[in-house]
Amino acid sequence: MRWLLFFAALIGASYCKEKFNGHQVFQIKARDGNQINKLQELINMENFKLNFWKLPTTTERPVDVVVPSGSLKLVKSFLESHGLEYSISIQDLQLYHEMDSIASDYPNLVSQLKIGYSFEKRPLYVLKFSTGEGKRPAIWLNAGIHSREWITQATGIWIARKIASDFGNEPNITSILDKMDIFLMPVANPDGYVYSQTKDRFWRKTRSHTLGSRCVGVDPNRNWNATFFGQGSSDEPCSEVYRGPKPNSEVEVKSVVDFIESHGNFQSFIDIHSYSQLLMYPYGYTCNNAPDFAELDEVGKHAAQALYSLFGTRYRVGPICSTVYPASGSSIDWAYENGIKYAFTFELRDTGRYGFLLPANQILPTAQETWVALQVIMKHVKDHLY
Ligand code: BHK
Ligand code: ZN
Repeated sequence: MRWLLFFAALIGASYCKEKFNGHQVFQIKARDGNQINKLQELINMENFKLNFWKLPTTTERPVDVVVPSGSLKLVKSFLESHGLEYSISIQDLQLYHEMDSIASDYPNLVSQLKIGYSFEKRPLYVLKFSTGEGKRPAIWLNAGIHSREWITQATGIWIARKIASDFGNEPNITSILDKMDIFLMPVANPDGYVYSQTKDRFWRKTRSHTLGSRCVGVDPNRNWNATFFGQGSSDEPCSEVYRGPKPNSEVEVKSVVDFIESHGNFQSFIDIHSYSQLLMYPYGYTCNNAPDFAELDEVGKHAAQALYSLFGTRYRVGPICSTVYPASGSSIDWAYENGIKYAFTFELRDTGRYGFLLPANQILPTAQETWVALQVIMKHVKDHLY
């Protein structure tokens, strides 16, 4: 049930007070009894809404306290005015809370890997689901590469817990994990995600700076090394589809590329976006059919049928270029061109009624139906290892 709170936290921004958006954890050191008294004062300031994980008792051990985003400035100036030494031990609580608890709830199946740091130095976390040793055939599930597509991060983290809790109980996912590993990255663009929660709800790109431009950010779905200068991306830094100065210029992209290349046994790469209700496969850079067009189309159609069977949500299936528009430098073109045959991309609900502002009561059904479709794809991958 913990994830329910998480979703309320994630999307119910205007409805729900229990959210961790932008909250930080401070570690504070008291040097003497006087400073301990000052910390006691801080505890008593109810309007700060602090949550002390460790209470101030001695000068030996530091105090850990959750500071809500609205109190950050006041708490900092309180600490500074009383000479209390502090550091920020967790930059953004919400991003990491649920990933941590899935990994600790299922230690025999799930581990949390840090594959690098974002431009603004947030850790890039991946959940690994594995029942065996070595480099088994693997599936990469990616969500949140475009930060404003909030249903995708929520769906990713719901699926993470679903995989873990169904393993050993549900035959399909159990047989997949008997042969393969799953790597799931629920927040592929953490800087953009935080920015979309704090400054600009519709922020899509990364938050990197480009020399010689006032505009911030690169489209991380145009930055992959796949027909980098092709149609459907821009060399203009202010564009929403700015490809960046060179392939892999974005550390968020480069970190995934390095991880997948050094692993060497990925068989499937699935990137989750919203919205439009589409299930697509390569190519984006050209409207010519990919060599595996027939197989990818058939798998995609089966997955969309299974998705439809749950709540009647209709998806269109086809190659990126002819289904939406030409797009170069996308993640799944890169995956496909680098030998990862089962490359798919989802555009989740809806078709535009709410768009990126999908209401909270659609989060769970969206995650559930997406999971049904993903299992069809993953089962096909497992039965057709190459
Ligand atoms: C998805 C995957 C590969 C290439 C293009 C797309 C469409 C996607 C995009 O990158 O422009 C549309 C989008 O963000 C909304 O999710
Ligand atoms: Zn997108």
